[in-house]
Amino acid sequence: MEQTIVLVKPDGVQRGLVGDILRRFEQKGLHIVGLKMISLDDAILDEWYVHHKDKPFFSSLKGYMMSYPVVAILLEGVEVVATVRKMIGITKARDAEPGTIRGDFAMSQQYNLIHASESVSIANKERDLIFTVNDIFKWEKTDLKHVYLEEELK
Ligand code: FUP
Repeated sequence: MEQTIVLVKPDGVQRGLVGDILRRFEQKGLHIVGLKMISLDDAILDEWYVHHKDKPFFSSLKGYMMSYPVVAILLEGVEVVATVRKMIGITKARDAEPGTIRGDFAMSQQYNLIHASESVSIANKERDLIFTVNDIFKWEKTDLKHVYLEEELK
């Protein structure tokens, strides 16, 4: 099953929104297979944001991402990468659609609460930067048969 990584960023943790954000994914029918609070460091962020390393906002972004712990969530679902990207909304939160997480809870381009992997290959890379094998739980979610048609799970 496809996996994606969500981070509740330092502003989301500070604003007490971890529960609300987790609830959105649980309500959607996604399967939480990893959940971890972590302080990000230079090495992780250099890899995580390698595509932004020459951007003017890179050092500010890194400083912010290291300012307080984040909560990392590993989710599984059918086509979950695209689904979760839609659920979080666009980067500049004040322009994000109502109903999305950024659209409902945030106003800033940088303090936009949440990260979600952009593609399956990036999700796999991000998962390996944060979660070890022992952090990932392969548990049977018994309601999946009410979330998906059997054919969709193949
Ligand atoms: P997203 O995929 O929506 O999380 O956004 P990007 O990967 O483009 O950017 C990653 C993070 O860099 C954003 F969440 C916030 C930060 N950023 C800025 O601070 N300024 C910008 O102009 C663009 C991104």
